[in-house]
Amino acid sequence: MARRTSEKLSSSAADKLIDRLLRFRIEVPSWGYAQTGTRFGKFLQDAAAIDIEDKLADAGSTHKYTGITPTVAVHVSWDFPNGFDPAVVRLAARHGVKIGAINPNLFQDQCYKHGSVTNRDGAIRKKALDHILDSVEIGRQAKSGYLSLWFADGANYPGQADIRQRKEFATEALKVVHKAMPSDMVMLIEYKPFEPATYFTDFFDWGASYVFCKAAGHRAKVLVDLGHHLPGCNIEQIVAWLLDEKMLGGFHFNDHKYADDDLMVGAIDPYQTFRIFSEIAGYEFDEGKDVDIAWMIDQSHNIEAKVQAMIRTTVGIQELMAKALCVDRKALAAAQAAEDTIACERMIRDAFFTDVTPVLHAVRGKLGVPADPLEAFRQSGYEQAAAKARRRKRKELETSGGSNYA
Ligand SMILES: [Mn+2]
Repeated sequence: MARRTSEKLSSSAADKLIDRLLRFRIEVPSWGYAQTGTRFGKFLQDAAAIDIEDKLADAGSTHKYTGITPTVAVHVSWDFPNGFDPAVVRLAARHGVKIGAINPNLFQDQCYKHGSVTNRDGAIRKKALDHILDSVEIGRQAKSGYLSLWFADGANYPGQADIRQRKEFATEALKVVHKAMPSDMVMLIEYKPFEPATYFTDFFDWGASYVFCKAAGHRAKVLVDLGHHLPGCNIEQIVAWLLDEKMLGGFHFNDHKYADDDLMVGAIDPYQTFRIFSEIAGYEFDEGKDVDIAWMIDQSHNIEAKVQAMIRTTVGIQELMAKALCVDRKALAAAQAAEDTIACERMIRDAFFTDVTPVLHAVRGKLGVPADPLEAFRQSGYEQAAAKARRRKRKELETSGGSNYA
């Protein structure tokens, strides 16, 4: 197939594409910079972030080289362990970033063995609810627009738990949380069909999230994590439906081969992610405006150098969005109307194979960042300096890398 280049786009199409990309922003996760691993163990990296100060420095570095990651999602228990701390907000500002989505942590404490907001024990349900309400308060004070909820709740065996009762418990909690949120905060409800529970999870798919959102209130929206689907799932169709229902709250981007692998975006199946962006680009074209959702990364890197992996994912997302914007929507609509199946499919795949490098270089020039952010970062010496400083810091702390993700 002939490789198209975005230079062949009409100048008005190229200008529109550049304008859209100049408005395109992605949120990075604080936990993606920390020492993380799998359930089998961790491979420690000298340059991995030890504390929130390091994480914000790394996020600032990602933003410095990409120009499009101005916010950082935080995990309350790891990043605000003692409640809201204005020093963290000031520290973020010093590194050129802001606090983004607030993620309560409802899966680490021993009491959550049989669930958090779905637990049979009312005292545990209350503890989980109180933690979410504390997270809302942190979000209010940090001026975050998003409360991002993922529940590890579920069961391992048939008969172990009352599915309908758990659904009711979760609904009750979500209603209370929704009422407590400031009027400009959006509740994101994530889903996942497996892990850590093996028989069922309470928030198992987009339909479950949708039902919970509808019950919680009008500011609750569905969060789509690309690693949280069963094999063969048509994620772009889910996205199209959620867009049509005005129920898409945002994304957790990552790539995977088998399960929730947290691989860099585009590493395994870039065409899958492109097809999702193509649905969004089509929606934006029809609506005549940018979709208002949270574009977030959720990756905890295991063997990858952390900041490099985040930069590679960020520019990977940006590139796929650029390609999706190359689809000529009017020509596609005409081909669809004529039932020209071959032409329709070709337009989508041609857009995917379009070389958007000239457009990305133009965007980065306007943003004042290097044309090749990853290479510039690799040359900068940041990682080596961080490794040296953090080796020293670890020695002072006499720790080998902290707890699981913190
Ligand atoms: Mn996620």
